[in-house]
Amino acid sequence: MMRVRGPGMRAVRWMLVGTVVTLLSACVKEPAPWDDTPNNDVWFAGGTQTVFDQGSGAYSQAFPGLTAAELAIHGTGDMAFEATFVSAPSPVNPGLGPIFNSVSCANCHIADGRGRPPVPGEQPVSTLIRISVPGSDAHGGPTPVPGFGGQLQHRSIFGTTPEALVNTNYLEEPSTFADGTTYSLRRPAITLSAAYTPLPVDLMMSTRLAPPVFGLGLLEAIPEVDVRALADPGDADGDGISGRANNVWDHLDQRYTLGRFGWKAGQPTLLQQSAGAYVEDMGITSFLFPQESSAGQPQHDGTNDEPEVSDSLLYAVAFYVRTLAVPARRAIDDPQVVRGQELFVNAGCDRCHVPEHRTGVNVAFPSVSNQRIFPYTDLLLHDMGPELADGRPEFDADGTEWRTPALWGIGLSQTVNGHQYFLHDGRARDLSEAILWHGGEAETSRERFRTMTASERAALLAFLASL
Ligand code: HEC
Ligand code: HEC
Ligand SMILES: [Ca+2]
Ligand SMILES: [Ca+2]
Ligand SMILES: [Ca+2]
Repeated sequence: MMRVRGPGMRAVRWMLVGTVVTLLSACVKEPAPWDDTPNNDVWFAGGTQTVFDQGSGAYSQAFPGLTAAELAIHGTGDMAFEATFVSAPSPVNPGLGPIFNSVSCANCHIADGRGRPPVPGEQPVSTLIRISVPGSDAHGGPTPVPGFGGQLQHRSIFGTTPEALVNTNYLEEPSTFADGTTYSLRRPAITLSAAYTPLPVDLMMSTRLAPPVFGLGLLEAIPEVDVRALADPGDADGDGISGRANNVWDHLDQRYTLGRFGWKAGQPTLLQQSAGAYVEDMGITSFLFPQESSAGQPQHDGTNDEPEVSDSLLYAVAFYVRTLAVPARRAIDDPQVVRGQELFVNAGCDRCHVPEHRTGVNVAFPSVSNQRIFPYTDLLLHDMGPELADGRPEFDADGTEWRTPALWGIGLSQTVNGHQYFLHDGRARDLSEAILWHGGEAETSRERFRTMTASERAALLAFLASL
């Protein structure tokens, strides 16, 4: 909770923050507490909900501003996020399946960070595949596949059959930077096998990597009008970048609203995203989605134990992801990082990865109110070209469009998750490959990167690493 503070309290708080930074990171220059130049705020990527952990727990800290009562709910949600579900009957966490992708939220969102794509020969561990057939459902969403629904579950509890198995392969495609340096991009080739019943010929598939889950309460608090104001669907300003809002169905409020979460912005709120994860990813029903994903299929167990997660636990887990803090920027005064930031702007990256937002006033939850934040996203959909296209629409997002992902904290991926797999299906193996896959509206940006000198590329990547 945010108390009303006089300037004195604010100064004390900033001095404390400064001290903590000094203690935690002897090698990183901290903002001086007396330095009130505008640049100072840039360190605080998540406004007052910024933390100074740069280690493996960097994505896992609660908002520093929570009250004791709020911290208790966050703690309950934390436990639920990590809880391993098992099949019924069981005294603890029953209800898994009958078909599912994983047994806990934390198994996919590892350390509240990113999942990893499967290696060839391995079944998915922290990715999932959304599926549909052409057309749209009653609310304008994807049409479920008869016999399979909207998501493929490749695992099942004992005694029943998974929907299908997933085979992952990669094709290497060598290419060169303008200066002659070579690189190779790997294109995923995903097929399904052992389907329990034949899959339709017009099946559409979209592989999704589990994204990080910190800072989301702040993204949820950006006023809808501000996001819509950034949209330029007809590219009226002629910069080659359009940006469209996704409009999705909110099951709780029973209305269409702005989509914000997921790689195509297909989910409106953290509550619905969490309830959707429970039912589809783990086979756990809730008040919001009381029907098993397997309903109507032979895998359905026909038990009458809905909801399998209580309302309070569902709210607690949504509160948990809402209140995970954002790690502070690092090394922002490093000359290479400063140069990289200029190049980021020159290359037009900031047209989609919009650096700064101001959250609105949320009377029910002051912690996210009126924060100056630096997520580097516009939360809008962009045509990213045929190379990244999944060909599968999701509400207003078409088969070439993806929502600009936030870049805050991305420089800590290796530290937290031990890998640098990026993009919606984890095909990129580092930040450079992630940029080189950009096409469509981002093609000019990508070409600016591809034609940079080696030292310019290094500077741009150093800037991303400082986020
Ligand atoms: C099988 C792996 C898996 C499991 C288990 C899982 N997730 Fe996810 N999660 C994902 C993927 C993949 C996405 C992106 C979905 C999309 O693009 O539609 C996602 C997206 C999210 C997002 C939105 C993030 C963003 O930046 O838009 C939140 C919040 C989230 N999950 C919370 C949860 C919670 C809470 C649970 C447990 C109840 C959970 N997830 C379980 C894979 C998983
Ligand atoms: C037209 C809008 C647009 C522009 C311009 C753009 N991006 Fe992106 N960026 C996206 C979208 C959308 C994605 C997600 C694509 C996907 O997952 O398939 C993305 C993904 C990324 C990722 C991976 C993020 C993650 O979580 O996996 C990085 C890093 C990135 N962009 C950096 C850059 C840089 C650097 C530039 C400038 C050279 C740039 N982008 C220009 C829209 C844009
Ligand atoms: Ca179940
Ligand atoms: Ca299914
Ligand atoms: Ca434009």
